[in-house]
Amino acid sequence: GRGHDNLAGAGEGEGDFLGPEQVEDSESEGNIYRPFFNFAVREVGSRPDVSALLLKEEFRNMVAKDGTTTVLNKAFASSKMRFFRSTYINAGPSMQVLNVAGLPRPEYDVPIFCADFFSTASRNIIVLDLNPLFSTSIDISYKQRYYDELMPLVNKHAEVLPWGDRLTTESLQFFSPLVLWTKAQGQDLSKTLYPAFKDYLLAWLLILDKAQPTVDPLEIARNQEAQHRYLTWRATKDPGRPLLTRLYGEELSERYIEDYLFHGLKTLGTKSFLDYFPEYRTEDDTVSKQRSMVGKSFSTRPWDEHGNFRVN
Ligand code: BLA
Repeated sequence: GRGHDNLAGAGEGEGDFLGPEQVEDSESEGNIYRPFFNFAVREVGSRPDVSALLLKEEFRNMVAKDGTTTVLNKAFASSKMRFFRSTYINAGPSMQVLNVAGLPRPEYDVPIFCADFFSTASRNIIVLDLNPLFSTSIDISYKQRYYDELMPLVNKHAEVLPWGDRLTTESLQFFSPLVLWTKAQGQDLSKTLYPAFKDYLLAWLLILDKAQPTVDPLEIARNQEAQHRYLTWRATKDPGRPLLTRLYGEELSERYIEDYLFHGLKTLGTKSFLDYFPEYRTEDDTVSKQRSMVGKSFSTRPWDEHGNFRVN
């Protein structure tokens, strides 16, 4: 087979994922996203062709400046998965973060698995999606290929995880009709979000199982650029940045974001943020710090139950 990305060296080998015993006793109160982290690690890590990636030393035991917040990082790769990582930041009941990304190799145009869950005592910010590599409203065949048959999933889960009100407009281009975007509060996320998380991850793994690689160099280049554009967006505009900087300081956060969380940013392409998103150029040729260039919009779900974009 082909070598894995040189993320940090050799694979850790089999058995280095969390087994079922650890899953049971880690569901202690307050650690709401720990079972999510464990599920992802177990489901992905136990697949026969998947190997764990050995993290660089500095990302293996990251110590937060507050001395109490912990982070768990696990990453994998396979013949079809370029990079899969699960991140769990645990500050106890005051803050819980789960961030998971699954990125295919460029021979595949399958969507990107994306979970971004942020919870404090008073609020939840939740994004769960299979982010499309290509626009599902312009490239209809892409929508048909990957999303149409999965619409029952979102129609089911959106009932208990209702649309989270106005969203940074440009984020929408990275979301699919399948996206669960919610700020739902006062509910037991282990009963509402956890089943959705499992469904979405298993659906993504099934897509990957069925996917056939392309050998067309133009298609490979197109997939790779779409993924690089996505990573460039997220690494630059990530709403988690301020949190990470506060926890780990500017320098380590920067390396963590560029080399680990959005791995591929430096290896899949050379275009800059402003090459992809020229509308963010300021007068002195820097990237505008603003996150919402065109305001927030969509106070209700902008797709119908078939995943067609509603014309406003
Ligand atoms: C919040 N994360 C958010 C929000 C969105 C996303 C839409 C709400 C704030 C906003 O409107 O921008 C998610 N936005 C996305 C995604 C895309 C996008 C997935 O454009 C594109 C595909 N987020 C991360 C990582 C961390 C993280 C790695 O990606 C931390 C490790 C955390 N997301 C995070 C935090 C918040 C957040 C802390 C809350 C920020 C705040 O409002 O305080």
